[in-house]
Amino acid sequence: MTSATFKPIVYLKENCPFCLKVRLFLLESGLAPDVETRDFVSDSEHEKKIRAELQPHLDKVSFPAAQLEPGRYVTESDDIVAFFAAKAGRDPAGMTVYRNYVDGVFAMSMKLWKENQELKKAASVA
Ligand SMILES: N[C@@H](CCC(=O)N[C@@H](CS)C(=O)NCC(=O)O)C(=O)O
Repeated sequence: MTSATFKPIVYLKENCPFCLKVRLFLLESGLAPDVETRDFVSDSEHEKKIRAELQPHLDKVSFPAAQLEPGRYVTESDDIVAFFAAKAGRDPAGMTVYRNYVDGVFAMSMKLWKENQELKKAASVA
């Protein structure tokens, strides 16, 4: 398959906040129809198959993951968004739904997660 006919693939885990970032970007930018999305549920047989498929191409499998071009596999959500943003000529900073999610619910959940980790650590040494 050549780069001209290749349809990029994104691998998205259900309820993963990083995967939702990619999903929202693709929907709001209008690129979703040009990308093959492989959704899966955590701890499912489907996840096992997807992990086995990605394993040989990545140092460490995490989600979201994507095959952006033939043989070019990446994982970081920001890198995936940056690739598609450049392709579509869109600036994610100007996308209302995407920005609201990243700066709002997503940022808050990351902050709470970090605080929770620190509290657990403090509680375990006390
Ligand atoms: N910095 C990464 C973080 C991604 C991440 O932590 N994803 C979680 C799922 S929500 C993950 O893949 N955990 C390890 C695993 O499922 O094997 C990104 O922005 O893509």
